[in-house]
Amino acid sequence: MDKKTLNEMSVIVKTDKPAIKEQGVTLLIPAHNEEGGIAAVINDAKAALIPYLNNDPSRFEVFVVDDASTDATAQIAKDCGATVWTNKENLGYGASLKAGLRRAKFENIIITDGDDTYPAEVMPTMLDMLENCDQVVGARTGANVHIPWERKHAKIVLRKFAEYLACRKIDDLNSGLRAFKRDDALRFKNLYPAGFSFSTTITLAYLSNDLEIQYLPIDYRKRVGKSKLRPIRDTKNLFMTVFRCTIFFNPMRVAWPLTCLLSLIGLLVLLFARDSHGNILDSTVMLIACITIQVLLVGFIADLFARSR
Ligand SMILES: Nc1nc2c(ncn2[C@@H]2O[C@H](COP(=O)(O)OP(=O)(O)OP(=O)(O)O)[C@@H](O)[C@H]2O)c(=O)[nH]1
Ligand SMILES: [Mg+2]
Repeated sequence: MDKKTLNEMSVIVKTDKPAIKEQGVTLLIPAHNEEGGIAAVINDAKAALIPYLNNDPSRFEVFVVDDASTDATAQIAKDCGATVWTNKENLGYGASLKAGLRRAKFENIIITDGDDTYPAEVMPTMLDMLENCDQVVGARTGANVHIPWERKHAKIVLRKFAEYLACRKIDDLNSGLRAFKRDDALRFKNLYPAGFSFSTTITLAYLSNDLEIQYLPIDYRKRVGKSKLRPIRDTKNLFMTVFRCTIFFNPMRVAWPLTCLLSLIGLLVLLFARDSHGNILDSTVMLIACITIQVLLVGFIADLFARSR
């Protein structure tokens, strides 16, 4: 069969695939003690998505992963018609999403939080966008965004850092409202951490593997109930995640600046030694040169591994 015929066939296969609204959608909600917000989240999502799915409730699943809540989250979610999976002990946000992804009924997944912060009415638009890309992120850049000011600055620094390392513009690095295909997301299952860094990891994993992310500006409400975020620990974990993902996917993005920095330090030591002692400290310069070369070599080897993966 010639190449032209094969190309024509692949076009036919693509267009023949049923639209998302015909395939069905699973809304996945990781929840830990969210009895105040969970009912509104489920009911709003149903109101937004069932009409979108041609008013066929059998094409819609709400899957709540109740992470050992000690309040009425699980019961309320069941009463609202959700399928509830309960972890016997608290495993964390990322671990719960992974468990949910493995058990979800449909290939098309939307994730959202159980604290009634994300708007449900944008979900149909997100699914329409998902027809033409690999992941849609609800970017908290709308007119009404309630993010406590002490977190805003850390978020901006983290996003800029991630943008530099991923060489891409990222409108929202760790939004909890996303739509994607389950199989794409599960390709990176071994990388997802148990905690909150799941969202950051899935963003960077897609970007580093040339999967397309589109952003939809959304509002973000003040949460119902108590935040589960531990500011210092979770922010530190997020920075570590960005760093780890970069070393994993694009190590030269770290190795090059480090090599340049070490070369600059070597040069300064050289100049200082020459000016102050009239001679060059051979051992010091040799040491810096060796470290610089080692960093560069390790970077190249890591880059080879990343490419061969
Ligand atoms: N499965 C699981 N979910 C969790 C855990 N901690 C938090 N969550 C859920 O993850 C979502 C996000 O947690 P939040 O506490 O709202 O964190 P946040 O959205 O970053 O911060 P806020 O702006 O304070 O809402 C909510 O649906 C929580 O119920 C956990 O240990 N396990
Ligand atoms: Mg929240």
